Amino acid sequence: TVKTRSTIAKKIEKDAPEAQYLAVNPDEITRLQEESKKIPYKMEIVWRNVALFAALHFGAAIGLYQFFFEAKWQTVIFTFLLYVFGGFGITAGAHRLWSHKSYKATTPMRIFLMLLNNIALQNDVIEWARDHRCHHKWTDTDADPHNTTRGFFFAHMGWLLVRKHPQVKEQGAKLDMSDLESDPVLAFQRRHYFPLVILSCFVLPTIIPVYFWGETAFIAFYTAATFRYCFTLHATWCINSAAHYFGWKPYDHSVSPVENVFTTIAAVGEGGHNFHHTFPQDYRTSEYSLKYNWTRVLIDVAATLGLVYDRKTVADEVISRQISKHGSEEHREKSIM
Ligand code: ST9
Ligand code: ZN
Repeated sequence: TVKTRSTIAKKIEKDAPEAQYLAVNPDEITRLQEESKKIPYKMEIVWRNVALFAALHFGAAIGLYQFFFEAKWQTVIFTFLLYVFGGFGITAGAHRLWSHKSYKATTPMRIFLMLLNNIALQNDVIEWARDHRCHHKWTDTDADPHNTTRGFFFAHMGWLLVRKHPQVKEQGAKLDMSDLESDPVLAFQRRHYFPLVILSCFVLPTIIPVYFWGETAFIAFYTAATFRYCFTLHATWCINSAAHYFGWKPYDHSVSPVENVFTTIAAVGEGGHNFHHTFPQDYRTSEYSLKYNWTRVLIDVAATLGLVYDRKTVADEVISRQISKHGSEEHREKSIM
């Protein structure tokens, strides 16, 4: 395991110097696991979050019913589009562009992605990316905010209901976030985060259906805002839970992330998680599943329009070599969709 990970780290340093901060250092992982045993840690539930998420799920259940039985067809389509485009704000924006620097985007594109990101309300991009960089660099240790060794529910959403492990804060503070802190688009989002997300996630999704096609405010609020927000959260969280538990490991046997087609569909193209943890610098985040990788389609269309450039990919020979040394050709074939 240790050998596999250091090989990957070296490859990342060679292929993509900008992604160096994600290079996994096996000695450090071992040290963290040892140190963590010595840190006294008592889980502390944050009851405010428990209450807010309980209320959100109650509202989402109402919205789910309305989505199927009461909403106008325009509201149904609008809700779906908000989920997909809010999802792009996470996948193409917070994840592939900002956390991983797997491609570059012009200022208009970054503004567009930041506006989409607000629809998904998942913390500002700088905070999201810091947690995500912790997750890649120290996967499945206590410095990983959604450490899967603490169980499926913790990895899925439990981590947002308790105080973070001290190792997350200690290690995360060592990450270089200056690339994102110096982006004026992200500084703007951070400065105005609260009004931006209230407007984008709740107010506009309620007002637009009422104003343009005469939907009731009650139905618009519970379907396009509440249910859609909750559904997008679960689609995202499934990458941290289901995509670490159920699926194939074609690229690296030694890590917990897997290839999971269900999450690829639900998370607009992000379920190739074994590939992604093996090659985090690749903007496609998966080798196959192009027909479900809508995020890749968005990035490619933006590139055709000149809004995106420098898309990084890993060469096919490198992928094949990796599979023959540390993965499985059989699992690769099972993962092709
Ligand atoms: C949400 C995020 O849902 C979901 C992210 C999922 C990621 C998935 C990735 C998978 C791949 C991509 C696939 C995308 C697919 C999308 C599909 C879409 C269709 N390093 O936070 P505090 C510091 S958000 C360094 O209060 P507590 C921090 O700076 C949902 N430092 O910690 C602060 O310092 P200071 C909505 C760190 O008290 C101090 O610690 N949002 C780090 O333990 C305290 O920070 C929510 O629900 C770090 N990593 O509380 C909000 N982290 O004091 C939930 C923290 O100096 N969050 N620090 O400023 C909270 O309420 C709290 O954070 C808490 C922990 C209760 C969870
Ligand atoms: Zn990632």
